[in-house]
Amino acid sequence: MPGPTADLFADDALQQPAGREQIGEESYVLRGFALPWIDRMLPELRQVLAQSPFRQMVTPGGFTMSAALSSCGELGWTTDASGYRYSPTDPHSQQPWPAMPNDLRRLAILAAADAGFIDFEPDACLINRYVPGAKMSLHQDKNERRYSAPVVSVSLGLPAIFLFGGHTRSDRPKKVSLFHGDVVVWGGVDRLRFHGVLPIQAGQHPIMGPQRINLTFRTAG
Ligand SMILES: O=C(O)CCC(=O)C(=O)O
Repeated sequence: MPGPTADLFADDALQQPAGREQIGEESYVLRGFALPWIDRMLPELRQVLAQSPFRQMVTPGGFTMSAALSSCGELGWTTDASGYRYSPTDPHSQQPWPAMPNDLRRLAILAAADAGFIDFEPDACLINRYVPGAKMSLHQDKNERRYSAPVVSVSLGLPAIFLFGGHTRSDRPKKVSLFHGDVVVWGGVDRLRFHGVLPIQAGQHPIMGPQRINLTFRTAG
């Protein structure tokens, strides 16, 4: 039977595989890429959420999304009975969305460059909060004006199983485990691939508590 040290390393290996994994022709998981940024990011994120708190949004089909949403940047993604869209203002306050904090923006730009997308200029950051049981159904990110920029997605808190599908909804998705600090970047020929998140399992993250927060950076306008 392995001793306590061996167990510790085995757990680490399970939770945070190192390096960069290619999951599509132009798609990568950058393992732990955001970890060095966490201490700077979290206070910035708290400020954003104080200004534009999480809320449950309703799809045009009348379903309440299980993930709660907020946004920062020049544009924020919203949904209601009249459709999905980006808006320069938070529909709750009618005020502009909080500005995208510098460290968040820089993290997204560096992650995009690491995955081969230089000159990424995000103008929208959608913030999703998943409590245990919350999920994101397979969808394409298609509300952006152009698809030339990648999507950069940062995972914080509880682990998730990210579904990375093909170009049609019926393509069987890859299941990719994502952990605190991982960043997924997809763009180019993969930009419109279907993706989603399986229901989050109950747990307690030592820093983020019983939740997963995901930030997706896009060039929307
Ligand atoms: O939470 C995630 O990892 C993915 C979020 C997502 O698919 C989206 O915001 O479009």
